[in-house]
Amino acid sequence: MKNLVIDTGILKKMYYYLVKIRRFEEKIIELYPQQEMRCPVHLYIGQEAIAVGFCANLKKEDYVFSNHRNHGHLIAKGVDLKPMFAELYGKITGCSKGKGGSMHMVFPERSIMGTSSIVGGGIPIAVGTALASKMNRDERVVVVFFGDGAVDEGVFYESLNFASLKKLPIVFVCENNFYATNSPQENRQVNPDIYKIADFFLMPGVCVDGNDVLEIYKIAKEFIDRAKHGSGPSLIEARTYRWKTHVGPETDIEKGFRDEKEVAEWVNKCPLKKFEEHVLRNNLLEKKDLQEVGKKIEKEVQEALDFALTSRYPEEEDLYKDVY
Ligand SMILES: Cc1ncc(C[n+]2csc(CCOP(=O)(O)OP(=O)(O)O)c2C)c(N)n1
Ligand SMILES: [Mg+2]
Repeated sequence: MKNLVIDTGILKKMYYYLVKIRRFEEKIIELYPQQEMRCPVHLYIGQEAIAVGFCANLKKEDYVFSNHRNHGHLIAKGVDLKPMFAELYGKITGCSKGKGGSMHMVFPERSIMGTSSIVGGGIPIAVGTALASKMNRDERVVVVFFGDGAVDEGVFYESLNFASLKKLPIVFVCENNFYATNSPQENRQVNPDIYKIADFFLMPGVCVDGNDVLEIYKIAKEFIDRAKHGSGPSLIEARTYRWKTHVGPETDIEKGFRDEKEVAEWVNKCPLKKFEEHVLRNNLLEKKDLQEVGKKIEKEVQEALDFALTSRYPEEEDLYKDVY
C-alpha cells in the first residue's frame, strides 16, 4: 500500500473535506461568543486528516462511531453542514432535532448511528454493530474513532478482545492527541505506544502520522479492506494534536495547561498545509484547484448558517418525542 498512487479525484475530495471541517469550526469560533450556540463544543481543528483519510475509504453504508469531538467525523462521512449548524443552535432542523447539541449528533442516512460523550462509550456499541454486520453478512465495515483518554477505560480492552475473538469487521482508530482534558498521556499511561496493545489481542497494530492525510488514506485502505474481507479487526494509533482548548473555542496556553512552544510546533505541522505543499510540489493538483475548493466551501458555510439561523426551535410538545 505504501506506493499506492491516489487518483486526482480522491485527492480533490479529501482536500474538500479537510477545508470543510476547518472552515465549519472556524465559523463556530467566530460565532460562539454570541452565546446563541448553547451547547459545549469540542473542536477538532488540527486533527482533520484522520477523519478525512479514513472516511475517504468508506461507503455510505459503512458505519462510523465517534465521540465528544465528532464534527470532523460527521463532515468527512458526508453529513451536510445545514443539519450540523442547526443542531448547534438547538433548532428542530438539526441532525438530532435540536436535542443533542454538538456531542450527540445522529445521522443514520450516513450510517452515523449516534455519538456519545461518555469517554470510550462508543467503542462497545461499535463492536456490537460489527457483530450485527457479520451475522447479517451485509459487508458493512465499522470504523470507531476515540481518543487516548478512552484507552484508560476497561471497556476498550474488553472490546478489542471480543472483536478479535469473533473476527469482526471493525477498525479501531485511536486519535492520540496526547491529552485527556488537561491531563498529559505520560501522567496516565505507562506505555506511550498505544498501537502495541493490539499485539496482546492478536490483531495488527500500526502507528501513523495523524497529520498526514495521504499516509492515513493508505493505512485506512489496507485495514478497512482487511476487515471487509473477513480477516478481522485492527488498531490504528494516529498521533496528532488539538489546537484549541479541550472544550470551547479558545486556546489554553494563557491558562497554563499547555506550553506555547509545544502548541506552535504542532500548528506548524498543520494537516492542510502539509497536504497543500505536497500536492503543489509534486504537481498533483494546481493552485486554482485548491482556490476553487475554498470558494465553494465559503458559500456552503454561509448557506448552512443562514439555514440554521432561520430554522425554528422545537416546540414544547416535542420534548418527549424520540426519547426512549
Ligand atoms: C466515562 C467518562 N469519564 C470522564 C469524562 C469526562 N471527560 C470528557 S472528555 C474527557 C477526555 C477525553 O480525552 P480523549 O479520549 O483523549 O479525547 P480528546 O478530548 O483528547 O479528543 C474526559 C475525561 C466523560 N465524559 N466520560
Ligand atoms: Mg486525547
